[in-house]
Amino acid sequence: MARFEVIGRKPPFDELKASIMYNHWLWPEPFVKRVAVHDIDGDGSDEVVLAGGMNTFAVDGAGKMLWAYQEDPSSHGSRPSLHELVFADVNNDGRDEVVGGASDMWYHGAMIAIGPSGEKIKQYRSDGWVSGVTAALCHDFTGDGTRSLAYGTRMGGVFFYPDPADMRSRWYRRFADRVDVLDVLDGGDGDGILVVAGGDTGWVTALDRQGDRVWAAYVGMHIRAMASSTRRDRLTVACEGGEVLELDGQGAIVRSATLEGSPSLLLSPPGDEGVVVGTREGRIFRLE
Ligand SMILES: [Ca+2]
Ligand SMILES: [Ca+2]
Repeated sequence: MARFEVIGRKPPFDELKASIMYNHWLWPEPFVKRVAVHDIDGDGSDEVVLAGGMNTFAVDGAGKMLWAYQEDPSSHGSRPSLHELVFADVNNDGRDEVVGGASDMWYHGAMIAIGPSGEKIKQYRSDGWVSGVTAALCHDFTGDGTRSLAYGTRMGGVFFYPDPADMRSRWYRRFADRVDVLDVLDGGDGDGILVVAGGDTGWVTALDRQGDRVWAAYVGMHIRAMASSTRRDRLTVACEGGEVLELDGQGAIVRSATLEGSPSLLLSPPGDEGVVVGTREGRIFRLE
């Protein structure tokens, strides 16, 4: 098996902080768990959506709050903010809505779609109590312009809506372990296949758009981060013990590297065949 070449063991994270510019505005929220940027009102410029402690906020580019969304606690007894944030057109009006799910374990693993005034438009299904949404993505799997919605839960469920505007289009698969990461590979015919991993069982599983299994690869380690390449023909996974593996489009492991530390982030920069791995210890590695 080929080995990755590990480049750039330096600089440590503290040196990188020095290059971060001062903020133009500051949003006073004590617990920010996720920040995402997308045009959610269709005016051509992006808004900022952030998941706080109990609220999900939309803020414009000047820092002005557009809306705050708080889950109704009556249906499930808690007020979680929506940490897993994606953007999909849930009502076929040509404009993307915020779709988010909370990972709090006392919460049902549902996804909530929020309209342009902060109102709840619809709720996608959960797989039960003490679940919670742990990963979500939106992607055009067939190239027809419709971005499908996929999300995974603490209970090991994967929900998939080929058309998020059509609730009846859903399929659901249950895995033996929690879902931590989702990504998309090219299935070879131009259509995307959904790749699912997570938990302690150490498997990577690829499903087609109908939910049928295309392949499953045993990695044997807890996968903490995953990213497909720009052309979606390769998949890189980073595991708890520092092992980084590259899989081809059929799930065969083709390259590997062992890093010092516990990987927590993995990026595949656009147009770049390499990957960047961040560790919990504050180091950044570039593999190519
Ligand atoms: Ca906008
Ligand atoms: Ca819409």
